[in-house]
Amino acid sequence: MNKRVLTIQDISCFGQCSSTVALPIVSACGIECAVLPSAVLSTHTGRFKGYTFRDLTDDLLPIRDHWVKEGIKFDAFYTGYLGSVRQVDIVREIMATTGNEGALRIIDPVLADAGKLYAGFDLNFVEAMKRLCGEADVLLPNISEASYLTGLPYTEEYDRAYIAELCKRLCALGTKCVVMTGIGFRDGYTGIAVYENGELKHYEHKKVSMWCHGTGDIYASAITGCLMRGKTIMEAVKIAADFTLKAIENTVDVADEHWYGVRFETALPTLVESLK
Ligand code: PXL
Repeated sequence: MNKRVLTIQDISCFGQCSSTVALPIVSACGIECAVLPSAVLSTHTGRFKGYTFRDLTDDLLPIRDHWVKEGIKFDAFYTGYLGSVRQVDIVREIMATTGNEGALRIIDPVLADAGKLYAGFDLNFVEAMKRLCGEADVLLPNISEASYLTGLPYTEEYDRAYIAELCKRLCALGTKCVVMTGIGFRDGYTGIAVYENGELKHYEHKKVSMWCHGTGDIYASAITGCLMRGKTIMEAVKIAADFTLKAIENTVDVADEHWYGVRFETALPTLVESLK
């Protein structure tokens, strides 16, 4: 039977992030993807000003109730950007009531970047996010999010011991496996740190010197698709990293007009190929 994923995050109508990247990427992996929008925004909140924000918290449980009546269940959940404390707790309830046996929980604790919380988030929200992280099978933080979630001070000058400590503290919240993005231990390279059963592994790849909005969402979506296709965590980490890197490389030349996101569409054939 084909696997079915539910992604719970906002729809940023324009800007290539959250649901508008999860749906095509998970689908390209050959996996059915349903969406539960936490909010609808005219654009994402990075560098756009004056965006609209329609909170959909009150719709989430009625949507869930309808699915329960219809007998609709999911083999995995992939959660991203959520808009409020109440929403985070509702998402926990939805996962508890609409999952098939053993449904995988992939949580991207979208909170912060470069050591700073995104617009609209505060420490109460961080606390709620910790509760959600505790339920993750796979947690996908960047280093800023890991620092907020664990209380370990954020730093850009880190070593393996610091990353291992962050991961250990994240697992103490209840998370089974941590996949931390944007971790490099030498100049010109970045990579993914994977922490499972007390062991830290690292997948290194070259660094493209361009910061792009939405790369975390692209990465998390590809990981979700790969895991649902039966890949191991390390296989999924590599395929998703190579795909994201290719998507960024394909954006560099047009970065002036394409500053708001990554042209991941141009890299989808690579992803499909790696899953053959
Ligand atoms: O890419 C994460 C993300 C998702 N959704 C919205 C955002 C952001 C990051 O800024 O603003 C609305």
